[in-house]
Amino acid sequence: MESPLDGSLTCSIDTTDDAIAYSRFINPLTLLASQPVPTGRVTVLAGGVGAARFLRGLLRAHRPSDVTAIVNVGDDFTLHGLHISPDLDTVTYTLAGQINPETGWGRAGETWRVLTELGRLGGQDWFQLGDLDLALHLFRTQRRSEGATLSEVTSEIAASFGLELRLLPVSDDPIRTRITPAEPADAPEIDFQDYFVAQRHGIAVRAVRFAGIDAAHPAPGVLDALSTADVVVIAPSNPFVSIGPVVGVPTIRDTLARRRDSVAAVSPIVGGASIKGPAGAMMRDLGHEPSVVGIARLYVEFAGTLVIDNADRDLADAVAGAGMTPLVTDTIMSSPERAAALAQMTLDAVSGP
Ligand code: FO1
Repeated sequence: MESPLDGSLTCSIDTTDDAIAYSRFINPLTLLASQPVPTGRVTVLAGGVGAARFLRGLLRAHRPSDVTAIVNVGDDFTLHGLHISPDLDTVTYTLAGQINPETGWGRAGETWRVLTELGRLGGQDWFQLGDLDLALHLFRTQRRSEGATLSEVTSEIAASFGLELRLLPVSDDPIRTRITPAEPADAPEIDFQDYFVAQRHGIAVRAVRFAGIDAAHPAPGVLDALSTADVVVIAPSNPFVSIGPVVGVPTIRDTLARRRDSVAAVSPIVGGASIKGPAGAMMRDLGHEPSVVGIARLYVEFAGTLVIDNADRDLADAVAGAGMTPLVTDTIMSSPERAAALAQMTLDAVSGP
């Protein structure tokens, strides 16, 4: 089985008492109430919905101007001639308080007049772009045609939404996630959004590939944000299709590995399944154990700490055995307050005393 993170599986196993004893059991909400807003630079590797919710919590617990989010662009694609960047937009709308709370993507209070008319004309309406959302894609596409890079237009959009953190696409170069279905045996590769939206990620996956990644460069500011941050957090995002296209950009994985002791990942897997989306099923399809231990084996080369949910506390020793220091807490971000508590706990786990 092919997997985009297979290269990360060689690891040194740390089963010292320290690693195991570091596993903590704390009520995060109690902890947050007693903490001042901390300073220090934090860089977060982000996918879509889970990462956006984590970042929303982080910005409650931390000074926004000290936070950089490095966002996956492997989900980007072109539709109706427009450049669509779903993960960047999910993060932007969430942090601006304008996300659709039911879907976790798209705008709150959206209208659908253009999509409805497109459907009537027989156009492509399988990917739901609302009227307000379309304006953003028109703006991005126009600015790109004028020569602006993706990071330039991302920062213009972030400023227009009043965001104070630094929002960076992982690369200005095109990276496109491609999925090979498991069935039939000779199934051709399909675009990520074809798999995720058109097929509702309901099919088994044989392989994941990031077209263009070998030639991609980190966007301006990315390597600096990764090497100068006090803490790097890998958000609770799909390890293959959200974090894979970030750490797969040349030099990023090595930059993280050099500072792995201050890199913490939040597991997107709780109780053997993903909180949202196809991460758990994809792990199984690609030959990995769909558990926090499977996540630890994927991340151990470049992250030192793995934040796992209370539901997985019995696996804390196995996470330590896989080489990552486990931190056991409530990772379910059922409210912005709980997300803030999770963010605070994650930072504390890798910050000095
Ligand atoms: N996800 C869906 O399941 N169906 C959609 O129609 C859809 C539209 C959409 C429009 C704009 C946008 O920014 C995101 C959208 N998403 C939709 C979500 C998105 O495709 C995925 O969540 C991510 O690519 C995975 O992180």
